[in-house]
Amino acid sequence: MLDLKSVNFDRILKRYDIQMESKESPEELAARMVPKDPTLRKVAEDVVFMRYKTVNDNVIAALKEYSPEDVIERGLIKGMDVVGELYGRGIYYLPHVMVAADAMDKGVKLCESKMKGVRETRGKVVMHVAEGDPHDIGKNIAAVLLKSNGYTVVDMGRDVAIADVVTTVEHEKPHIVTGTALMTTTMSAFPKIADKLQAKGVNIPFICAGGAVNRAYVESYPLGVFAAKAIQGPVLANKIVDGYDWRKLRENWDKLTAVKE
Ligand code: B12
Repeated sequence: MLDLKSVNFDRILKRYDIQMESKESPEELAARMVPKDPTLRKVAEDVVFMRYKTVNDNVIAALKEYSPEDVIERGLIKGMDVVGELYGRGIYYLPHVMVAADAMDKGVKLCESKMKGVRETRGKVVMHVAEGDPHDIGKNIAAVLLKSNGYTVVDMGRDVAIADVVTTVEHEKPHIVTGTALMTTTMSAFPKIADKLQAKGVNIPFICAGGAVNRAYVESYPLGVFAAKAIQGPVLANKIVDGYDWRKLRENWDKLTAVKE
């Protein structure tokens, strides 16, 4: 007969994932991850706590102190980083993420309205999110920044078929094509697009971004140039219209993307 009195239940049947999750509440995690500056903190917290009713007022307040680009990069995106962490830990579920994404979207639109428009176009960019991928927040931010820096953007949206990207590039004849992938199941569209473009004699840089990809992956296929942040879009684009091809962008990548935090 098993003597249960001698069994220490604390040492068995332990769900380490649940133990980890319960360690930090969303409030504690947010307090650790959001910016220290009180104005930007409120903006980031509006995204974390899905306060789409207050996000407008807090973004307007932040825009009095910071540029629209900073409010996006240092406020709204920091909030979405926390949401991503909470989702990854199983504390937030998809509905939370969707409402947080709505709050983020409201904030980005407000920032966009405050960006200076540039009349003359510097160049044309075709943008898309990879086939099968619905994650378009980063692509939308990158589009806002490119437009505010004088680029004409042909935004193909999300979940775009490989063949459509290739046809649009052939038709629009842009200086740059971009792709965003946040899922490991969708990023494999990029090398296929690059191969098809090259086969048609198109050699423009293909800026690829999103949580699923990294620099090594993007540089493993022709045309690919990695971007870690939306703010790097205009920096790379300016060099492209100045005559840098994808090889030269790769060679100078570290120098070009060394932007302030
Ligand atoms: C928001 C979100 C959603 C939203 C998307 C809303 C939207 N309109 O985008 C919703 C709720 C719809 C969603 C759905 C799903 N999601 Co989701 N989602 C996220 C979350 C929490 C945040 C993503 C995000 O917007 N980040 C903020 C933006 C700003 O980051 P970003 O896009 O990377 O952009 C930055 C850079 O990459 C760069 N950038 C991006 N594009 C470009 C372009 C250019 C030109 C340049 C220069 C730069 C640039 O600039 C930005 C920063 O400055 C992530 C978690 C995470 N940690 O990423 C999961 C995550 C991406 N989702 C995930 C999953 C699995 C799903 C679902 C499949 C879940 C499910 N079981 O149904 C579904 C998709 C179903 C489908 N196929 O339709 C996984 C993917 C895992 C993987 N590796 O494959 C993640 C990583 C969560 C996780 N930890 O598991 N999701």
